[in-house]
Amino acid sequence: MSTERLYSLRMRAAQGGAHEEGGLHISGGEKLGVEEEIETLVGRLLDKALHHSRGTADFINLVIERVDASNCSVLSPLTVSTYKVSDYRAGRQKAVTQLRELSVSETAIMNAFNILSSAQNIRGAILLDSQSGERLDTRGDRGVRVSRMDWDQEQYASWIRRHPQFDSPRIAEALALATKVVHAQGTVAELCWSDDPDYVTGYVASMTKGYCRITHLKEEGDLSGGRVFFVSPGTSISGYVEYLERSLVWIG
Ligand code: WAQ
Ligand code: MG
Ligand code: MG
Repeated sequence: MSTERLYSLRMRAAQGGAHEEGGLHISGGEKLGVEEEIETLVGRLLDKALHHSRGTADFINLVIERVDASNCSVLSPLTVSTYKVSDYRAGRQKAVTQLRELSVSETAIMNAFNILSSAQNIRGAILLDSQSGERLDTRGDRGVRVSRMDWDQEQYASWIRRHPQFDSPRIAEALALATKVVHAQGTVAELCWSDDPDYVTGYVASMTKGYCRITHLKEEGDLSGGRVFFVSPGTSISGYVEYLERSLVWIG
């Protein structure tokens, strides 16, 4: 694990101009690395921005900032399970069942599915009260972008040796994000599916059930997708967002 001269890298890419000028969100990414790794990580983020199934980016924002490496936590990745379903209807039913078991209310579940199935241009996560279903953040299309988390590279290599079926950057990134999110004080569950038209597997993540992949949560070709974090009533939203955006988390 790297503790010296640590940098956070964040990328967001859009088409038709910057996000804040109405451009279509293409892709985003966040990484942590020491100085010598920055070039490689920038290369990976640019590759992700420039070769994407949602389209070709004409706006790329890349932020590289030094972070205080002394205040970091280390989290073990959530346990991964995969539910094979035949289509997205069965997949969504499975997700609903899981969210009910986690005591997310019917209204909150319904609101989450309505948001994710109509969202085509949100670049962060939407926070919903797990009981009232009310939206808690005031970020609009920006949402809340979870940052400053990444795998410890040695731990990742070891995890992949034990879970070779999950060897993909997409799964690695999603599992790192979900692990950080689930450990936030106030998180009840996360529901996610990609906004990429060619990727239909999504997940429900929670402390008690881990990272539960569901092989279809949308139809092939669909540009909808995003992330909803269900938050316990009474959670301080400013503290919650501060943890997600700023606290340093190594996965391993
Ligand atoms: N913080 C908050 N929300 C984010 C972040 C972030 N760092 N990154 C992405 N999102 C939101 C945003 O609204 C995106 O449009 C949406 O999530 C989807 O992002 O097989 O690939 O990177 O186990 O397209 C999950 C299943 C894949 C992986 C999720 O999401 C598997 C995926 P994408
Ligand atoms: Mg991503
Ligand atoms: Mg995407």
